[in-house]
Amino acid sequence: MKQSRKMGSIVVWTLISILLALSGMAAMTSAIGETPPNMFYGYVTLNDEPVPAGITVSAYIGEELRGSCAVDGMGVYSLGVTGNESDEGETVTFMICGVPADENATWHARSSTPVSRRLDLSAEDHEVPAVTNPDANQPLIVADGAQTSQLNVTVTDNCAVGIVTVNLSTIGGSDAQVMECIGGDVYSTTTNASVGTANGTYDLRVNASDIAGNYNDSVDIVLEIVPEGMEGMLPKTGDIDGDGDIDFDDGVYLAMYTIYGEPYYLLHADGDVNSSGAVDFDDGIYLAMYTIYGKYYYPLYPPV
Ligand SMILES: [Ca+2]
Ligand SMILES: [Ca+2]
Ligand SMILES: [Ca+2]
Repeated sequence: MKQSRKMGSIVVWTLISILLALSGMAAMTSAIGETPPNMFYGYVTLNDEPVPAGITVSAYIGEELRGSCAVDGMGVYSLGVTGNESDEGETVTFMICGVPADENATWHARSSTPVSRRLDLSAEDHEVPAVTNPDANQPLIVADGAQTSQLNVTVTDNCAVGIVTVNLSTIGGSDAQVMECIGGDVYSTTTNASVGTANGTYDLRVNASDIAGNYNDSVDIVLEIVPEGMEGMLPKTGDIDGDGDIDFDDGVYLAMYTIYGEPYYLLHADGDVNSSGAVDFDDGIYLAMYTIYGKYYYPLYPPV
């Protein structure tokens, strides 16, 4: 009796084991049914130079993104390109931080090809960075070696921004002062003007390069060196939003300033454009009219 009960439990456990084994095989079968990604790895170069760590490599079949990764510290990428049976024989194209790579590959669903394929990637980038929003947070300072102004500029690139510098040699600084990225696409440095710097307007030339060595040195940050007592004053111009030109937007900006104030609408110029002695909504209208009808009817800063 005892013996037959033992036999019975062995049979039950055997059945359970068989069932478990069968369910495991079912799981394995479904895993085999999923087509594994095609793996690629290799060196990445841009204009024949290794790219820095962190640059993104992306793989596409047609327009569809099928995999991406960041390049490591050795300039090497490694990524899996996903697909299914219907992608057999399709062309895989690659992008190096937004620039199409010269190389491509063929996707295989059932691979007789090696599990991981080496494919070095290279691309040519000749697009220079875009430099916008040159700005000095204190547009007027005294040349006393103490007062400072924070210089800012926005730099973007089709691939990745490299080093951004500004030439401060005319006010006693470095001719290639590095501007650090302070968040987003904004690059910044803080400067003073050495004692002895003549009063006047200084165009401080920005030089923004990308990681491929293309550079843009066409934009200046304007800084005024003024006699003591005039520092902190805003320049007398209609360029209220500080984007380098005087247009209808400045009138709207000035009107918004009188409604909402700083910090939503930071003034980059003295806003009393109708010379009434106060900055108010009328100035916004006046400036807008100036941009429509011109200075004959709406002169900016008429002599008192
Ligand atoms: Ca570029
Ligand atoms: Ca403007
Ligand atoms: Ca006014």
